[in-house]
Amino acid sequence: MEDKKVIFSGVQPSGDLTLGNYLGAVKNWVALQDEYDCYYCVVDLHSITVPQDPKNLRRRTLEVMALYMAAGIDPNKSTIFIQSHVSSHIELSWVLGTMTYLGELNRMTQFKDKIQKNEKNLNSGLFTYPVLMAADILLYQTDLVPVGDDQKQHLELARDLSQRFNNKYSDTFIVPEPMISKVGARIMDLQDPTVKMSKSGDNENGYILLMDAPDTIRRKIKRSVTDSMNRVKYCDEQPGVKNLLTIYSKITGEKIENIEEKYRDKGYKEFKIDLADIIVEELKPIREKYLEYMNDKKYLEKVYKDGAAKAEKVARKTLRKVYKKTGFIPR
Ligand code: ATP
Ligand code: LTN
Repeated sequence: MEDKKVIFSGVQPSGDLTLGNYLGAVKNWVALQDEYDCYYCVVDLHSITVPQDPKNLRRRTLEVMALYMAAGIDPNKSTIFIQSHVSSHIELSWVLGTMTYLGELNRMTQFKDKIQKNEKNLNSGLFTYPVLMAADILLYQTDLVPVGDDQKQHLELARDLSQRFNNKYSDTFIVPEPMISKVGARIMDLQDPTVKMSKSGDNENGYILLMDAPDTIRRKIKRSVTDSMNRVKYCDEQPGVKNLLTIYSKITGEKIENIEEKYRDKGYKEFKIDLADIIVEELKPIREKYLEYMNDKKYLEKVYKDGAAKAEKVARKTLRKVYKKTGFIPR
């Protein structure tokens, strides 16, 4: 166990999970569990950077946990926990914040996007969010962070901060590497394939939720934007079809070329019908297991309590080192 490399990743309980979250992140986590020491966190502290209703937040935090497990994350192999249960995240975040330049945070594209969408709530948490994310990662001496493509810039900051701290004091943190899969790292909106599929998207036909009913999934795929070429071809000229091919390939594991070949003499209609079936089949067992977990709150509670206890030990060890090197007197 000690020799295994460490993986850390998280999803915010800020909305219902989309096919983008699943294909870009959670699906990839499952296969890593045997080879790595994995920490999968529900990052509730991050989610309050945009307004949350407390009742919904509580419910969604458990839902995200249940989905992790329904997708195949096994609490006997991986550490599943809730971010706010391990206070070291906030503590390290403060120290790292004092080493982060305003210019670095100003450059973050996600911040620029979010301030446009949240004009009425320009809180400082939106701005310092990447520092908390760096703390999440660095506390566990993480080697690899499996995320979607949109998180690349945040990870770069985590790397810079770890190196900055190591250089200022002495080796303390592992410098983490992003782990971004080639296929499915950025699933696009079904109605506007120039923007990423997002759980906070405005048009509900643009995203597929993991909990969408089969009919809803079929309808959304049927209505998804393609174009007039009517050729199932992976190219930048038809970003909608490119996105659908990506989804198909990511779920089935088939090469894009093979899928193109399969639909060479067929139109979009048939391709879309098949794709909808593939998505429905992929999500069916997840949906069923999810409902089982959600009906067993006692078990969920046990998982997050055990997870937090385990995570806390590791996190505290790193934080103690950081405090000591910073010059704080130990109790
Ligand atoms: P929001 O839309 O509210 O900003 P989000 O849908 O991006 O949130 P997060 O909790 O921020 O969700 O992301 C969880 C994980 O899912 C991250 O690793 C992120 O990179 C990945 N992810 C999110 N959307 C996509 C997408 N469209 N394609 C691929 N990966 C994605
Ligand atoms: N910022 C990420 C969620 C997140 C995360 C993390 C991902 C918070 N902390 C640590 C990986 C590692 C997001 O918005 N998707």
